[in-house]
Amino acid sequence: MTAASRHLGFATRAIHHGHDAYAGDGALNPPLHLSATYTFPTVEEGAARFAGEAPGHIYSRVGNPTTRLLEARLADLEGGEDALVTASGMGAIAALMWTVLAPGDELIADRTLYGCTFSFFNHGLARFGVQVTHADLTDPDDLAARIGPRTRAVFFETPANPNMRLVDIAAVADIARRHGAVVIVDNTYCTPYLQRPLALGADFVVHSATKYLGGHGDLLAGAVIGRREALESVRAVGLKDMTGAVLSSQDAFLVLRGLKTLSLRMQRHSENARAIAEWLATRDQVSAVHYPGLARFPQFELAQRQMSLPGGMLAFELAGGLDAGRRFINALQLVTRAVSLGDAESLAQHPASMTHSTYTPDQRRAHLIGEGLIRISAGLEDADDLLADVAQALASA
Ligand code: 7XF
Repeated sequence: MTAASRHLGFATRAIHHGHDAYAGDGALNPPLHLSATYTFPTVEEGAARFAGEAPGHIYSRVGNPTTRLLEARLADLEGGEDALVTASGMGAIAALMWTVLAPGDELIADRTLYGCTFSFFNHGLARFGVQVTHADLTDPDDLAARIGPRTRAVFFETPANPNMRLVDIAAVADIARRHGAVVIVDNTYCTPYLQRPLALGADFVVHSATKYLGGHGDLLAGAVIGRREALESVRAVGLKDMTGAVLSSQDAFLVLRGLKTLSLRMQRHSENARAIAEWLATRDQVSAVHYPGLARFPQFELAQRQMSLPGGMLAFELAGGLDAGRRFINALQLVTRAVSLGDAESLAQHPASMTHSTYTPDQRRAHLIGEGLIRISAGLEDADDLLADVAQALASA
């Protein structure tokens, strides 16, 4: 059986999809195209490209061969018809929202969102006439009770940043579809290696590719994946005109490089996060551990059904509250104090004063983000070294 005739596995496609290494000059790696603009052999040919009647590139805000390869590869990995890449995860969410929503529409979002997504919705979109409603999407009945004729889109993260609440994608998509609303899933925490929302009924997946997809903490990038026609309008409206949040081809090249090891990294991230979560769960000083791989995680059954691995992110609370949490984070020596996630380095941060400081304290309470919550992005180091560091920091807390 030839490679072309059988269905290739995830790791193979993450390395090869869309690039023929024998084509062109035979370079194993795809070329990095550094050009803002593209030539037209004639005026008529240029006009035909602008009219969408002839293939070929025009200008890199609309498309570039290197970013186009990344788009093809991400679409393939997420099981979507097409993708578009953006300058950041926020660029992806903004380009999509500015395309899908209009004044008078309602957006229903889960209660827990990454801090800047929360502020974009509540301070950005709301100023332009979009009604933003937060629902508890971990309970599909709550969505069914709130969704109405004006609901145009339903947005959530699963697991949610930072508290790890899970949303049943198929159940939410079923309700939304019956009401004509599009479902948008932020799949940043999982990547398509762990979870493929489009196959469960979502209309769009968004990513901060800054995280696991890039995988090395050396770039910012984002992506939207979905149906071809819908993405054409996100490209033409939200990306080209309304945000201009275009990814540079150099960063697209680095994300392509990162994708080659995505499956290996996600396995290791998951192993390390599980080791830390299981160890923390045995300590009296720890009052709660939020990790989908623990049998006592309240949504363990959903995690087993929806995710192929529990992932590299965990959150926990200390019995000593916020003060103990601060002492713990300050005492870490190997796990690094920083926001972001999905890097080779394990990272720890305090959501209430960092990633989720865009919420007021009252909002954090209403949106289930504990003041004492500590978030860890488990990196790729040796698990024993991570456990030793977490243990010594807990002893100092
Ligand atoms: O614009 P970015 O590439 O930073 O991505 C925004 C974003 C979107 N969705 C999720 C689930 C995210 O976690 C992020 C970025 N979060 C980082 C974090 O939580 O550490 C940002 C650091 S403030």
